[in-house]
Amino acid sequence: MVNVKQLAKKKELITGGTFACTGCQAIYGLRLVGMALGKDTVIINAAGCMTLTATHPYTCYKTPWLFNAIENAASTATGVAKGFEAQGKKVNVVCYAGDGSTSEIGFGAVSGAAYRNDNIIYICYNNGNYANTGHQVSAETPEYARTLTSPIGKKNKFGNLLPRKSLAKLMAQNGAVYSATASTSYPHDFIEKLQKASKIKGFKFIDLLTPCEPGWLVKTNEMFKVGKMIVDSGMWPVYEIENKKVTINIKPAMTPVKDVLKMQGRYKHLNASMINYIQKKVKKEWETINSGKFWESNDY
Ligand SMILES: Cc1ncc(C[n+]2csc(CCOP(=O)(O)OP(=O)(O)O)c2C)c(N)n1
Repeated sequence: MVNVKQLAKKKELITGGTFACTGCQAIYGLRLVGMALGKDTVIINAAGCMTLTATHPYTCYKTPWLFNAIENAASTATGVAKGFEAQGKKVNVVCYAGDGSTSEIGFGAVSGAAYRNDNIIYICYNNGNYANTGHQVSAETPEYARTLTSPIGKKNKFGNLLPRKSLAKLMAQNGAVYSATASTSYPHDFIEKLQKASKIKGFKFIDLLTPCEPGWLVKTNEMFKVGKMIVDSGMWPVYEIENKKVTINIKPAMTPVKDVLKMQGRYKHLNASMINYIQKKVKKEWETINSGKFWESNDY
């Protein structure tokens, strides 16, 4: 297992003092990218929260950073990767985009890059909402979560009514040679996945769970814990897919979902039967996965 503390001493690509929120797991995810891949890395960013961390004339990155429109970061990454290839240079081209960009607004560009098997590492930092614009629903918002556009009121007692897309699965089906999920609360697993991805030629995709303090309404000092508890409850299966073969990387303890739901203000409106619905869905999901029918499960 990689030693994250030792890596941090050697390879930090991010300086202290950024414009990210305190406890932001998306910026922590980028720190881990730097530790895993080192300085020969270019980051291509889609408009979102991370954009604020590199706004002219300020930047917290010791590595090149390209800001893009929310729709086309994957296409830019393809162009950058082709440019380095033409020059015979070995550089990690990392696309770092939010879940709104990845699952909806920029989905065509990501899907196209996977289909063409372009040589990039695409990381979706998944905070389950359009955070930068005030926390609207995305296709990655979990069922029943309250957001700005799924408010709780007389007409809606549930919050978001649609289930999440399974992005890692979709990307594998779109042609990704390597597709995985990860969590910033399990940094060694994420780092190992990045190091593995950097050695594979073609389109690599990682769906990274990154809790969001103002969107999820979690205490700052519980940001790391909430991510860990989501994985441990089974709500965020951690796996990788290569050549249609699926490996579950972290076997969840299946702790009760109610414990992690109550840490998040976005679920404050849930009653016992709604919590029970979520718990049953997670249990069923894992029964499907454990019976070898991974492709039939939905990823809660
Ligand atoms: C076509 C388009 N629509 C909307 C916007 C406004 N916008 C800028 S950032 C952002 C939120 C992006 O959400 P996400 O990709 O989930 O990243 P996060 O904000 O969570 O970091 C939006 C909607 C835009 N820049 N371009």
